[in-house]
Amino acid sequence: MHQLVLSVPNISCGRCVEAIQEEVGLVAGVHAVTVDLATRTVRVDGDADRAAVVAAIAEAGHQVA
Ligand SMILES: [Cu+2]
Repeated sequence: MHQLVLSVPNISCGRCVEAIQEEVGLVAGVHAVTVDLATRTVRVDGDADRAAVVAAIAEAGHQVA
């Protein structure tokens, strides 16, 4: 089991959190997605490809720092 922690500085509200959780949750190999609004980080547990997770976050309208 791998874990990715990505910094996403423009997360600003609960809707951002929901959008990212939804998109990243669709990525193959993702077991859990935790979006922390306070620290503006996205933690992904599972065996997902980093590039695929970054693309999903972009799909939700956000950029990984
Ligand atoms: Cu928002």
